Amino acid sequence: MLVAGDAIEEARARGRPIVALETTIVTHGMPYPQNLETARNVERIVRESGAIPATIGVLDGNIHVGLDDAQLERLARAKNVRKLSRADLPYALAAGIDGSTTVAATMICAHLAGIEVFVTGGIGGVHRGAEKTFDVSADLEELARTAVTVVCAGAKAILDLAKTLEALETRGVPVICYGTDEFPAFWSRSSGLPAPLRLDSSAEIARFIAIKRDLGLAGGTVVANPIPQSKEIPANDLRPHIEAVIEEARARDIAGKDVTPYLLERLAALSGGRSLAANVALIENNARLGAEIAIALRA
Ligand code: PSU
Ligand code: MN
Repeated sequence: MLVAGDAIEEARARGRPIVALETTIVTHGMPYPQNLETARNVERIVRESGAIPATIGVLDGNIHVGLDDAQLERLARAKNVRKLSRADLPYALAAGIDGSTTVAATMICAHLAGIEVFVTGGIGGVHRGAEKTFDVSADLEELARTAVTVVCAGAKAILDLAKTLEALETRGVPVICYGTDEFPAFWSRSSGLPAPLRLDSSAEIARFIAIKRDLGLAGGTVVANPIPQSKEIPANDLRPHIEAVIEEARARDIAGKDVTPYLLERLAALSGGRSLAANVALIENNARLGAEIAIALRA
């Protein structure tokens, strides 16, 4: 049911730092071939930073922790592959199908494999208009339950970021903003929302995680790492496009699991590829920090 690649088995046996990576960003977050290039680059950055990458996905009903390159390519090229969150994971295993894991499902699989640190682009959150649609990502519930540290660039600015932070606070999920007093807004460094917590080094973050664990506090930690200044899209440039794509999704009755992939794809089109380029840059930046934290946790 759970298959760990050879490199991961060995890393685990030796107590080496491992960084989990998700695959919904590959199958539903970016088009081919940028998705495959980015996934490979992120693995390379984790390795060059001194940790071992474990990209997680489901193939033929097996959870793979540490997909090999051919397996990664299979998911990256797949059309109509399923996006798996907590509720879908046992379904995919029972049905023997392929699927990509969201932040929530990747946290579950990483935890099963004993991996403490996970790098992604942005967590899911509370969608705008959630008071009507009730669309709140299962990622938030997972963060409340499962003890994995998720390194991201904040939550995607297509969401209601203020409500997302409120929901995380209610669930007791620490949101550590790395080197900034503001919660980062994925493509932009600034959201106008104050950082719930701030730490400035991976050593301090590792200490925080260790203390949280020793206190027996359940659940994960969000580490929000702002996109590098040179790669960010100013919030004002993106705002009209975000509003346009949300309106488009509403008019077309896009709902449920399809909302986030639809918004990301349309935003990339309307921004002339700028949002995609920023998305690539921020994940690579997160990979470096995630590796540092995984290493600091072993020190
Ligand atoms: N980060 C990205 N692109 C993505 C995602 C994260 O840069 O596509 C994915 C993650 O897998 C996350 C999902 O769990 O979007 C959120 O989907 P939803 O809003 O349906 O919960
Ligand atoms: Mn949703």
